Amino acid sequence: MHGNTNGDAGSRTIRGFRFFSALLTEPEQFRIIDDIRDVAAAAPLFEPVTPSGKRMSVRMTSAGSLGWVADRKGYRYQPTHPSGRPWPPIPESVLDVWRRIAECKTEPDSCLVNLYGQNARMGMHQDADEANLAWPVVSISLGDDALFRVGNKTRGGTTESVWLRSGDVVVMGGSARLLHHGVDRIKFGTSRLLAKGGRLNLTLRVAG
Ligand SMILES: O=C(O)CCC(=O)C(=O)O
Ligand SMILES: [Mn+2]
Repeated sequence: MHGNTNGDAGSRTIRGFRFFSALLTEPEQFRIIDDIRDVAAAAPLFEPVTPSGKRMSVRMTSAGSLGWVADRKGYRYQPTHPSGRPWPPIPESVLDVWRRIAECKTEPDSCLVNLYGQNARMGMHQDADEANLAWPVVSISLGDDALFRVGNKTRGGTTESVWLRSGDVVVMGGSARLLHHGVDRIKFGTSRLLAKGGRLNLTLRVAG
């Protein structure tokens, strides 16, 4: 399948995460990809290194007044790209998704852009670097399918997995805000949304 239409849109909840399948139409997905291309032109994707010195397999950049960075000094939000320049603004096409789905009046100040190549993954983690955990994190999937895993507030325990497809949106909020989650793998080449294949994930956050 090369993108979704609103025809099969539906939502379900797993452990408090709300999964909206096929929320975004194919034209909406292409629009966002175009806008993120502009973001990456102003704030080039980089390969973050964890504090322990491991290179992450996902390439990242951000938009908004704050962007997430990882390096030998730790994980944090900061107002500038590693180049020293401010991050570009969050595109309206992306803010629109938050306005439709987040059920909160506060606007996000950060959009983390994750690009997954063929062998990229993201280990189980919590999103806990934001100043106020009352606001949700809204996650947009574009491009290739990804096997997303949801766990618990504490590390370990049972988990549940779900395939995320292009146009799906996940809201991680409320009592589920601090659940561990990660991406085990992507199914490379399942979408033609990105010319070179791969998966783009955007997470909108109120970071500051
Ligand atoms: O790629 C995804 O679906 C999840 C990304 C994520 O959890 C994060 O950026 O914190
Ligand atoms: Mn996360």
